[in-house]
Amino acid sequence: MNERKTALITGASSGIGMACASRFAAGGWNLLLVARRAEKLNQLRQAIVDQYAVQVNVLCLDVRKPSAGETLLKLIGEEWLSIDLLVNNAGLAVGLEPIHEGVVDDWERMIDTNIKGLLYVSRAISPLMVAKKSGHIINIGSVAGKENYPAGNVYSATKFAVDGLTRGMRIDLAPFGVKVSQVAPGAVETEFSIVRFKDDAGRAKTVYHGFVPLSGEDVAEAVWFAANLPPHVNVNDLLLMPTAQPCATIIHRKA
Ligand code: NDP
Ligand code: 8X3
Repeated sequence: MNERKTALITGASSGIGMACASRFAAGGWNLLLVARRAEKLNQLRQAIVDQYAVQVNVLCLDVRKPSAGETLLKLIGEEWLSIDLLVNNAGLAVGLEPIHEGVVDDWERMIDTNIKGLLYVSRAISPLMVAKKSGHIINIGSVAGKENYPAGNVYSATKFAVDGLTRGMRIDLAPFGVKVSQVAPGAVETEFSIVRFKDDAGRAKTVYHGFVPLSGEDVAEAVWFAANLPPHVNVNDLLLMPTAQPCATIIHRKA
């Protein structure tokens, strides 16, 4: 391996994760890219290596599996085990129903991905950072993990969990010189709403109608900032909002 830094990014096949991959490649970092969709990851890998002199390894993995951490370490391989940054980004919202109409399977998918998936991946990667007494974990939270909104119930709860886990992980890992940060965005136009509304692209589009949402690139820039501060400086929490969205429940839209 060369002397470049290495970032492991989960959920790199789309949206914020994909934008982070491009941003870190542009900054000269080698990449370990995790998601379920192999074709998307391979396309991204090709686009990056065509443009930048960095190494990219694609790891197809469902972070929900309790064996995800073990599988991840096997897929990474010895040569890549010096990881400087883990971006825990893989996540999703499924459905938007009030609690009394909620769909149990949707709840399971969100809890298993956003909470348990983050835990499985962190459990696998954090010991490597502890052993070398350096590293950085950036969890992608949400404004939904700071404030509730109607029918956001379980998705919000998973992001409140990410907020709480970020604080706890930071306390546990600080003695080893390992940084832990949260980047918590408001509305970002990605595949997020298409997934939430189960492939209803028309309904997904209405979420971003009449205002300028954040882009994946905007969030990637914040992650890049947090990841590139001097060793003695840590971003504990960065809440990044569209200007037109002053809080979770208000969006100023033009007709
Ligand atoms: P996208 O749907 O565009 O991307 C989600 C990514 O997560 C995809 O790469 C997807 O890959 C991956 N993923 C989902 N489930 C799994 C799984 N079980 N195993 C591995 N990878 C998985 O959405 P965003 O980029 O918007 O979302 C990224 C993160 O940002 C999420 O945690 C989301 O909650 C958070 N967020 C999003 C906001 C928004 O408004 N868009 C605002 C605030 C936070 P694949 O399907 O190939 O597995
Ligand atoms: C995604 C932002 O407000 O749609 O976390 O929940 S929101």
